[in-house]
Amino acid sequence: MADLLRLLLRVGEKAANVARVCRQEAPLFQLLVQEKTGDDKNKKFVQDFKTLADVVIQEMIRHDVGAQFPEMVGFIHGEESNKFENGLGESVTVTVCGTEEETAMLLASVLDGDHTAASLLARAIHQDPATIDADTDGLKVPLSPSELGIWIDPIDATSQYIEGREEVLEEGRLFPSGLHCALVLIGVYLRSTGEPVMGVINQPFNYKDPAGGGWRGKHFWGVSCDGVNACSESRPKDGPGGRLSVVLSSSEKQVVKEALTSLCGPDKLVYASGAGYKILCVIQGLADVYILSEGSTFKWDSCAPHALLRALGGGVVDLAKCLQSSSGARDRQTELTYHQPYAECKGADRWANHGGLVAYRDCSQLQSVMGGLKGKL
Ligand code: 2IP
Ligand code: CA
Ligand code: CA
Repeated sequence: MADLLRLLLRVGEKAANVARVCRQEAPLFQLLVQEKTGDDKNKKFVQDFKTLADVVIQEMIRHDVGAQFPEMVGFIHGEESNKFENGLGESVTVTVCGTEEETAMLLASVLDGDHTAASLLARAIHQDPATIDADTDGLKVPLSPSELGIWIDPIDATSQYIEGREEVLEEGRLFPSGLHCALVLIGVYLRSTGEPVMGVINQPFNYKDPAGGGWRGKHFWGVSCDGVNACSESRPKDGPGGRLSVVLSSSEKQVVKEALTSLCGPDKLVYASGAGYKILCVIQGLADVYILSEGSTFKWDSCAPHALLRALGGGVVDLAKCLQSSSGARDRQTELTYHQPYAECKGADRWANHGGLVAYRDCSQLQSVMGGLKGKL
């Protein structure tokens, strides 16, 4: 199944192209950043366009994966629903059609007849991406498509994507907010156990050519199954030592911030946008753990980066379960899984990570942070 990994890297790059095109092409960009003022119809239309970029990306990934791996059709899920209501109150199902022209026609019906915007989007969807440079030669992945499911977050950290603040990233430094927090997340899990086994992350806005050549992306991948652990990133050379650094959502509860301040020291707490970006920071060693005490993330947020962490020897656990468990840390019962909905919930909440989460690279660091939090939350 190294073929699946290569395909996901390709569709991730295509998705990143669509995300970039929506900000680069004036007719699309205007739709993306229009102020939410005016009458209700206008407000709804603008809101819908933001969602449309997400839906288009998700459907494109679903289409391309289903075409190459028919056994996976029906098991490719995402954040968005592809049912849309346009300004005329008509319901349209957004799909990727056989040709660019057909896709453009369909998109125009959602975009209230805006053929320029629809054609630009359709072109990006049907365009072949640049070849991806990923060292996956010789990688053997002992999985078959009929045992796998997929979670897609077409754009994570949408608010940062829309706001569009540009940062010049520096190696080894965490930047709390900006366009670079927006990520395409594609995670693969085992249908039987819900374990995440493969993940692709594409960061569409990683580097901006100062000479005006536009944005370049960066991709990350990982595989972890049946004794195979491979990842585009490597573990930091120095083992864990000193005080833990923790990345949090700025909306994290005060009691959690206080408990962590006394455990790690105030200088070791950092805040960043995007659930995916925060886990990526742990993957890259820019923070040791990401702690979230609320159920505000979903399976599509965590599946892909979780697979990369597993490939590096870490993981993502359910915080509430971990606090209750007697062993206090990682075991099969506390790691997040991706195959079962919460039957008692409705809509997106069925797939929320209700107990909160802790993402970690190193088991001993997970142990120490959990030890420090027990009885305090
Ligand atoms: C969001 C996004 C937010 C995050 C939230 C996610 O996904 O990643 O940034 O909140 O949990 O569900 P925070 O930044 O406070 O961690 P999306 O942008 O796809 O809705
Ligand atoms: Ca998300
Ligand atoms: Ca999203």
